[in-house]
Amino acid sequence: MFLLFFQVIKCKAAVLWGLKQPYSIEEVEVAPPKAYEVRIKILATGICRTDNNATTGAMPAKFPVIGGHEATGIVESIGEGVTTVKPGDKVIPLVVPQCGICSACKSPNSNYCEKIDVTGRGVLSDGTSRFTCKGKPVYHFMNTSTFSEYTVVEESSVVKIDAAAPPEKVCLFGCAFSTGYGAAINTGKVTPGSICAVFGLGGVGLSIIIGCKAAGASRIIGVDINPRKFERAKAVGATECINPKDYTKPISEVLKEMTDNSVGYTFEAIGHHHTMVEALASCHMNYGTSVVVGDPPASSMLTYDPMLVFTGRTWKGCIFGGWKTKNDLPKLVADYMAKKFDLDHLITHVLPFNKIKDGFDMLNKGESIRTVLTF
Ligand code: COD
Ligand code: ZN
Repeated sequence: MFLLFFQVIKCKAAVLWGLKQPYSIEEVEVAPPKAYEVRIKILATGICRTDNNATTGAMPAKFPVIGGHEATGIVESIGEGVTTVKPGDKVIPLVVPQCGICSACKSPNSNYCEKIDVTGRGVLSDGTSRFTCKGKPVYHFMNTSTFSEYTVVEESSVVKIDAAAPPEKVCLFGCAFSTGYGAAINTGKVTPGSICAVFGLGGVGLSIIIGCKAAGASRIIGVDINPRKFERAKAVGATECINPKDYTKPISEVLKEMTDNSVGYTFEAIGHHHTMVEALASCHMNYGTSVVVGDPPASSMLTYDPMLVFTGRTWKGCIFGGWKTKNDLPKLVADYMAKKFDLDHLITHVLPFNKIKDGFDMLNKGESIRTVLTF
């Protein structure tokens, strides 16, 4: 039994061989975990826009790569020295690790652990990958690579959750829900009675709406160019939804008119420069706060009128909703189990893993919020 834990595992994974190519299901070899590493059997994994951004180059990755980062799994085996999880534990892999020793982890006010991989390093701490396919190394994605029946992560990139948590739901705590909900609660610090506007009504935007509602916002205005997103946005708490394509004037002007110039908080969950600036311009010129949640395109610069900030607006950003992942995710899952949140409106499709292409097609056609793939 002990030996079995330390064998190479052959399994199915979705490999991206290069830019502008589709994820291709291949048989890969997954090496055993080294010291301070954990091998996980993935049970369910969501498809996030960031997984698609890896195919376009907007999110850096080292090719070939196994994508995926929003998942639930069971620990299959652990390397030497691992103490925080054990085989059989139900876990969530962590896009934002919590190493506990870097400057961000040591501060109570930050979560951007230095072990994060948003630059496409694609390897674990010893500089190597645990995946091979057709005799070639295949690289890791955002420390997680969950589009695989088995993956290996560092101990800092995995946390144990309630064994009873439903995997095909709580995988959303691995990205969309935590990112959006935390952006409203931790970063925006939305206040009761305030007016909020959320730009982008995908899985992240809907989770921001859930956070704004939980914080007691009186109006939550959803903004999206795809009106098919409005119904679910309203189901999770948006009080109104508007489509910029229905107006000739900038949406910041529309929002000012709709609210007697009193939008307190805006959130950008699209990842485009022009919508980041428009969201900034949409909050009140003096007391407004705007939060950048969408991942900006890699290696790009943005110009904006500094008067927008000079007059008093606060422009903030956060990654993964500001949560300290190892500390906070088990508590968020416990709140879900206590029925504090409902994730059902966020999950539009559940498909077997081998239908991954259909999941990406629906994302790109704007037909889905979250597609969850199960193994
Ligand atoms: N104006 C208004 N809405 C727009 C526009 C526009 N110009 N362009 C696109 N949209 C809408 C789309 O119609 C869509 O409904 C929505 O924006 C985006 O939704 P999705 O489903 O494509 O994307 P999500 O919800 O998966 O969001 C992902 C982000 C784009 C926010 C991505 O940048 C992200 O995940 N950022 C979080 C950063 C982070 O903390 N990451 C941790 C792991 S990813
Ligand atoms: Zn994501």
